[in-house]
Amino acid sequence: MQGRVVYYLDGGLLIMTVQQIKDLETHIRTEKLPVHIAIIMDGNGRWAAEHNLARHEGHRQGVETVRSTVRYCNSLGIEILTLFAFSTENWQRPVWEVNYLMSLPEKYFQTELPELIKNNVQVKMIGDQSKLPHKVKKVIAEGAEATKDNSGMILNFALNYGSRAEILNAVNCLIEKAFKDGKINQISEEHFSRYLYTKDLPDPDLLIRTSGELRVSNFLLWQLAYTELWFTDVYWPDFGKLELLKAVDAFQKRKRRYGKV
Ligand code: V07
Repeated sequence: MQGRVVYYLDGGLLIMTVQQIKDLETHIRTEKLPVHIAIIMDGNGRWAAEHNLARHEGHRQGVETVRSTVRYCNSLGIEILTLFAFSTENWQRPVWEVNYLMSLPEKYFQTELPELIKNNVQVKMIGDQSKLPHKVKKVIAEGAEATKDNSGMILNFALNYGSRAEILNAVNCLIEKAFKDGKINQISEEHFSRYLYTKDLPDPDLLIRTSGELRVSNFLLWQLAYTELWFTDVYWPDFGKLELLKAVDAFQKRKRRYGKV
């Protein structure tokens, strides 16, 4: 079917022409965009199983989706994209899988770094980097260094990230500081935020989770206080431009109240 995209919606079949997708994109560009989008990239394993492929093929395809999603977000004008790549709980996976996942940052930069630089994208990292293998630390430090002066979209990878660990780390920093200074002061939300990994970033406006799970799984618990949540059954390797546009369209149709009337 040339010029058409077949799309499954709520179990039914929706056929969108390329023109309809362009119209959706035009419509989206005229409304207020989310500044910061965060994504839980779930469903690589299930995608592989359904295609009778080994699990690592799902992760490999997942990296391809990272590449395309970075491109779409950048061209749409999203300012910050945070991607949950590896959680503090993911170390409990089989050793071979952890090793494979740990090879992905390098694979990603090998092919993408020139384009990230050309597109003025700045790479940042959140999470406990001290526990990462030496090689991975080096690779991500190089990626961040090579893009640090870029002033366009911020591409923020959450790597060995856990939100409770992040909050505890902030609390422990504050205790240590109080101990050193010999005084304990009450602190504000704004002050506390400065001790989180995300200290330089605004909170996400939109959280997307793929693959049908309706949880936030220890991701950005503090930062998601007023974030709009959007869930899709689509597995991460199948997440495409249309999915992104649908999430942003849903975001734009919501009225954000921040607890007020
Ligand atoms: C990973 C691919 C995406 C789906 C989720 C799990 C598998 C990109 C990176 C990455 C991380 C840091 C960085 C550059 C690239 C990555 C891991 C897993 C561990 F600086 N994708 N991806 N890292 N997957």
